[in-house]
Amino acid sequence: LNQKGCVVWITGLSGSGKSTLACALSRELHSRGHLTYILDGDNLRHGLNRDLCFEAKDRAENIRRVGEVAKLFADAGLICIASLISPYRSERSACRKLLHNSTFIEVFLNVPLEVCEARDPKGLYKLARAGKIKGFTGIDDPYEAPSDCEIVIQCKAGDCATPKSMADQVVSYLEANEFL
Ligand code: GGZ
Repeated sequence: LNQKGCVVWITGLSGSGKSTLACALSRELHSRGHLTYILDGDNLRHGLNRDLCFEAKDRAENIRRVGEVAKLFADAGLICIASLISPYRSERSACRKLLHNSTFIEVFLNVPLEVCEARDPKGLYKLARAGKIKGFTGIDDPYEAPSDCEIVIQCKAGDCATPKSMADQVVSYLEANEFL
């Protein structure tokens, strides 16, 4: 395995396309012969993190655990792709520290709330607006956008990059910084 392990940490609102980007990136890296592993917030909440809810202390613990597991994969030399809302700057920064900064690549999937809400793939925004889900990120729970991350992927209404071109943006960064 001729690869320097690292963590690609994708943060953004629900419905911003984190899981889609994670899959596209993983596929692209595999096709180039690299080993990857995806840690998806929503999936892990069915297993490793099934004891956690969405209140602040549980989200913080969710982010902490995913950071610790991501570090294990990176130590093993894989490119670990973490996709979770991870709404708190302080917890993301703790994960960055854990990875000694140098192998933590933070990707902000910057999709406006209006766009995510219009997509509403699981109908969760609708439920949140109706008060049927309390503490939904972006509605009545905070999302602290990164101010200093490695990669920002911008998406405006009606003008979002394809998953493949978003993945290519990350791949270019990984190449330029000698992770590939
Ligand atoms: C935000 C929620 C909530 C609340 C359920 N707030 O878009 P999804 O549906 O498929 O993914 C979201 C997922 C968020 O889990 P994370 O582990 O990524 O969150 S965090 O990093 O904040 O711990 C969403 C769904 O769970 N979901 N309730 N109240 N998203």
